[in-house]
Amino acid sequence: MTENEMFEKAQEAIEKGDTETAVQLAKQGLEADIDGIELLNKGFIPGINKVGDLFGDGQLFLPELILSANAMQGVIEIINASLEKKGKKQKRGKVVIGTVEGDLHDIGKTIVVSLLKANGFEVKDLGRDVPVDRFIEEAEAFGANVIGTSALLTTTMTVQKELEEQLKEKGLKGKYKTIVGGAPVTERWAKRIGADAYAADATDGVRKIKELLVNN
Ligand code: B1M
Repeated sequence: MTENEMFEKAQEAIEKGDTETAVQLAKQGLEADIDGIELLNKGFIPGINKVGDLFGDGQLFLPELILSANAMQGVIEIINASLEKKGKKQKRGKVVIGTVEGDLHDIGKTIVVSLLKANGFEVKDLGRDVPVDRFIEEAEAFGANVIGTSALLTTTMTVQKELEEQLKEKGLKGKYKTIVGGAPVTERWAKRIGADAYAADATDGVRKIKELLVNN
């Protein structure tokens, strides 16, 4: 199978919610030495995005969305494990990260976590549905340099703004750099709420966090 055929089949497996095939393709791709992030970006992520579009248009319903999300989770576990295995040993800085309160979408955030670990960052992953207070408490306890938040719903993006406000209120704004991400989040939103950086994807996230720490 060529790489392009692999990407097409990966996309198809996610669209069909076929976990078994998706997981098998992820393993096959990694064995064939295709980069895990490339497999995600060119195969699996376009698949889940297509499902999201069909769901948004009312052409597909929640049970199908859940099946595709489950297939995606299976793939992420395999690819993330392979990324983390290749991880660099140097310690670049500490990042506390999570999906904001009210939001259960964690597939993208988990990819960001693995790529950060693979690049030598110490990461405290708070999971999903994380209240603002907890981001701050955990950052204090962990001695974090950066707080990263992911939001996938237009209704939960506002929690990223609340974090900026609370950091200011507590006099901690300068202490931690902040980075925001998630499908509806934009550079413009980041600027508007006063976040230090925005990342479009996991690779961009690692790049921006490295920049934040260099400029610290
Ligand atoms: Co939901 N969902 N969902 N969903 N879901 C969206 C977000 C939606 C756009 C679909 C649609 O209607 N077209 C829509 C939101 C509409 C809106 O807000 N305007 C939606 C909805 C409506 C809902 C529910 C309300 C549905 C319902 O119950 N009726 C419900 C909400 C639950 C809740 O959170 N309270 C819901 C539920 C779910 C599932 C549980 C079934 C499942 C999530 C499973 C899980 O995550 N464990 C799910 C899924 C899978 C999606 C879509 C289809 C795919 C999301 C995804 O995983 N993308 C999504 C459609 C879409 O986004 N196009 C959709 C792949 C992932 C790799 O990308 O998360 O964007 P992403 O992450 C990227 C970048 O954004 C970036 O890097 C990642 C890697 O490249 N990034 C960061 C992300 N975070 C970052 C942080 C950083 C840096 C970069 O630094 C800190």
